[in-house]
Amino acid sequence: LGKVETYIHEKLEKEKLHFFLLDPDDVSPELAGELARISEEVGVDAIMVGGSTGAEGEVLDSVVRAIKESSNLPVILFPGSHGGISKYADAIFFMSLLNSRNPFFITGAQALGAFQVKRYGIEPIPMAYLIIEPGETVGWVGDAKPIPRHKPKIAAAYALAGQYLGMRLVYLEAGSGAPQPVPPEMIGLVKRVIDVPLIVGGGIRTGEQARAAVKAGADIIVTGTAIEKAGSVERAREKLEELNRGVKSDR
Ligand code: 1GP
Repeated sequence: LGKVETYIHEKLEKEKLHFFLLDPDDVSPELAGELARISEEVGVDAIMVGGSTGAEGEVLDSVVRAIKESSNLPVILFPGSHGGISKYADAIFFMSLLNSRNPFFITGAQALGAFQVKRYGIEPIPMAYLIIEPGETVGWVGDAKPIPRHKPKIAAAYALAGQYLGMRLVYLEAGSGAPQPVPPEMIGLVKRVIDVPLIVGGGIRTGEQARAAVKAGADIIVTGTAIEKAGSVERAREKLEELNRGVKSDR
C-alpha cells in the first residue's frame, strides 16, 4: 500500500476518521488554505479536493497548492472525471461510479486519466463509489441510477461487488448538499457485508449526524457543504470542531 493508504489504515486502528471536502469551484485558494490550516488544528484527518463541475486545471491546481502550503494533511483528489487530476496532490481516489448508466463514469474517465496519474506519481487508491438517493449534482452529472434509500441490500450488493473487483474502499454518497444523509440502516448493512473501510458522505451537517453515521458503521465521514456554507471563517472552525467531535467521540 502507498503512503496515504497506509496512513488511513494506521489511523483507523485507533479511531474513526473525518475528511473535509473542498470544491475548488466554490472556494478561492486563499480560503481553501485557511480552511485547511484550521482543519489540521481541529484534528481533521485529510483534505479531499474535487467536485462535479469546474474543479479542473488552474482552478484545481491553485487550490491544491494553497492547501499544501498551509497544512501538513494529506491531500486526496476526489475527481469528477479525468479532468480532476492535479500533480500537486498526494493521492487520488481512483474511483468507479459503479451504479452509473454511462460507462464513461465506470471505466472511461479512468482510462483517460490513468497515464497522468502515473506520470505525476500520484498515489491511486481504488474505490467503489455508489450514489444513494437523492444523489444531487453528482448523481445527475454521473448519470447514476441512484440506489433507493429504503433498499440497503442493493447498496450492500454493489459494495461487495466493488470489494471483489479489488477496490480497497467503498464510498456511500448521498450527494453534496443532500437534505438527508445516507440512512443508518444502509450504512449498517453495507458495513456488515464488506471488509474494506467504509466512507460515508453527503448531507452530514451536524455533529449528531456524523455520530449517527459512525455508530451505524461508517469508518470515514466526509463533510463539505456545512463548512463551506458556515458564513465566516470563525463559524467554519466551530462547525469543523462540532463535526470532528461527532466523528471522534466514543459515546
Ligand atoms: C460530497 O459526500 C460529499 O461528495 C460531502 O457532502 O457537501 O453534503 O457535506 P456535503
